[in-house]
Amino acid sequence: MSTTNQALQAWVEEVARLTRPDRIHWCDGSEAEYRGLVELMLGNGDLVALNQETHPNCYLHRSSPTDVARTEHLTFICTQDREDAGPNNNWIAPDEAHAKIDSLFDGCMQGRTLYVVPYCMGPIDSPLSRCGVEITDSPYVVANMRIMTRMGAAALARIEREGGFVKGLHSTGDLSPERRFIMHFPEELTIKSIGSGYGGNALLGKKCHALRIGSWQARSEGWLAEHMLIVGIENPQGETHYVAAAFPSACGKTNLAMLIPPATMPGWKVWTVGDDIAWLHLREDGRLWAINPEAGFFGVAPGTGAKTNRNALEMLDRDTIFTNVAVTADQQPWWEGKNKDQTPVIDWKGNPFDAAKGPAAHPNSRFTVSAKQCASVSPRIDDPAGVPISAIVFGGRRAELAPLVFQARDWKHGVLVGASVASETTAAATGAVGVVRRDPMAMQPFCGYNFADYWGHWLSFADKSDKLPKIFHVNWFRQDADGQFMWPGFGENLRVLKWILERCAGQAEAVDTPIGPMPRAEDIDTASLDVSPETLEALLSIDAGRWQAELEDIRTYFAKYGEHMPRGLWEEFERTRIALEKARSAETA
Ligand code: GTP
Ligand code: SPV
Ligand code: MN
Repeated sequence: MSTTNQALQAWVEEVARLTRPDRIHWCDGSEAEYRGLVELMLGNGDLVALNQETHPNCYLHRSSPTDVARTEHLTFICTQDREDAGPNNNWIAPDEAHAKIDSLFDGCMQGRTLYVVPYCMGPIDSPLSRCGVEITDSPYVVANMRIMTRMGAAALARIEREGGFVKGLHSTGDLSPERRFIMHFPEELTIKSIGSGYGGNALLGKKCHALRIGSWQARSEGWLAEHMLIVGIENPQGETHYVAAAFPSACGKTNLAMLIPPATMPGWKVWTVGDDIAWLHLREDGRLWAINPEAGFFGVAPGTGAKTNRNALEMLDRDTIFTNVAVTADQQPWWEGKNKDQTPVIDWKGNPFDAAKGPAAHPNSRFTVSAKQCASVSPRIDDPAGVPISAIVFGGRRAELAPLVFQARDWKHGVLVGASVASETTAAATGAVGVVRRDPMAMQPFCGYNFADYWGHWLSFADKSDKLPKIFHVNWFRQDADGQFMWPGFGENLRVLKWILERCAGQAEAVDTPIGPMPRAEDIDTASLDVSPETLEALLSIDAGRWQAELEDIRTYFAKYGEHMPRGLWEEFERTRIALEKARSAETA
C-alpha cells in the first residue's frame, strides 16, 4: 500500500532512506492486522499472554526498566525563537535539534519494520478532529495507537481528502536514556522521538500531538487543547451537564471521569466522554464545546480496585494491553490496590516478587483499553459536535493548604486559579515523587509554547462570550497529621461536583472568601458521608496567612515570565493579594 497524498508518500520515502528499515508496513487498522502484531510480539517476547480464560485477549508488556515514564528533561520544544517556547519548556534551535536527532535516526530501523500509522484525533467525521501520521518501528506502539486513536484506513482517507497532517517520527532506538529525545517542531507540525517506547514519549498522538502541537495550533486558531477529562453528570431529573477537569498526571482524571455515584445519591449517573485530553471550541451559541481527541484510555493501574474505580476494573478483563503490572500464579494481571484476595508472584520486571524490593507493579504501570469497554461510556463520545461544558475544574494533589473546593469569581479570576495550580509530583514522569511544583492548568509538561502567552490566550476568551463555563478548584488529597487522606475521594467526589453544577445553575449557596466563593459544610450533600464535622470544617476553611505565602511563591513563579506576562493576570493577582491582606488584618484586629 501507499498513498495518493504526495507529501505523505515523500515523507515516508525520506524517513526510510534515513532509517533503513527492512520492510515498510502501511497500517490499515484492521482486526487481522492487530492479531498479526500480537502474534509477532508473543513470538519475540514483547508481549506475554495473560490468563486467556479470565482475561481474553489481554497481554502484558514489560518495558525496559529505565523506560517506565515520561522524561520531561529529555523533552524539547524547538521553535525558531526561544521566547516562543518560554521558560516552561526545554528549547533547542530547530536546525540543531534536527541534526542532533537525525544522527540518532540514521540507520536505526535496520532489521526492523517501519510502520506507517495514520490516525485521527477526535471523531472521524468531526470538523474539530485533526489527523496525524506516526512512523514507528515499535509494534507495541502500533497496537497501542490502534486502541488509543481512530487508526488506519479511515484516517488515511481523511488525510488524502484534506491534505494536512501532523508528522510524528518515532523509533525505540537502543532504549538508552543517554540517546533519548522527544522533540517538537510546532512551526513544522512535526514531532521526532527516539529512545523510548513508553506512553507519552512514544504514542505520539497523545501528549506530543494532542497537547504540545495541539496547544500551539489552538492558540493560532482560537481554541484550547487541554489536559482535561470530560464527564457528563446526569441528575435525578434526567438532565446531563458536562464538566471538564484538569488535574496533573496521576492526580485523578481517569477516576473522576468514570466515578460511580455513592449509594446515597440515587438517580445520579456519570457518563465518560474522555479521561485525559479535551479540545475546546467556542461555538456560535457562546458556549465552549469539547471533544475527546482520543478513543481509549492509557490509565494508571495502581489504585484501580473494586471500591475505588469499579468501572475501570471491569473494563480491564478483556482486550487490554497492560504495561509493567505484576502477575499472579495463574497469569492474571495484578497491581497494588487491585484485589486483596490475589497475590502477585512475578513482579513488573518479570522477577519473582519480593516485597523487600519494592512494589509488585510499577507505580506508573498502565492499561491500554478502548473507551467503548467502559460501562459508563457516554453515548456522545463520537458526537462530531462534542459536548457543551458547564464547568471547568482545576485541581492538584496537595497534602496541605488547598481546600476541598472553591470557585473562581469569574473567568479571568479562573485563569489565575488555573495558572496557580501546584501539585505533588507523581510516578507518571521520571524524577522525585511527592515534591510540590507549579503545574499551571496541569499543562506544565504539555504546553507547546510560552506559558505566559498561553495564559494570555486563556484570558482572551473573557471578551468573546458571556456564556463561558464557571471555573472551580478542587483538592481530593488533603492529609491529616497522620498522613491519612481527609476526604474519602473517588465516588464521593460526586458530592462536590453536585455543588459545582448547582453553582453553575445559580442554585447552591456559598460564602465569599479571599480566594473565591466556597461552600459551607451545609451546602454540600453530606447524607451518610463518613467524614466528621471537624474534618469537613477543616477541608472547607482557608488559612489567610499561609495563602499569602502561597501567593508570594506564585509571584516569584510568574515573574520568570517577564515581559510576556499578560497584564490581566497580574491584575487578578493583585485582587487576590489585597483580599487576603484585608482578611489578615480583620483576623489580627
Ligand atoms: P494520568 O493518566 O497520568 O494523566 O493520570 P490521571 O489524572 O488520570 O489519574 P488517575 O485517575 O489514574 O489516578 C491516579 C492515582 O490517584 C490512582 O492511584 C488513583 O487511585 C488515585 N486517585 C484518584 N482519585 C482519587 C481520589 O479522589 N482520592 C484519592 N485519595 N486518590 C485518588
Ligand atoms: C500522563 O502522564 O499525564 C499520562 C500518561 O496521561 S502519558 O501517556 O505517559 O503521558
Ligand atoms: Mn495525562
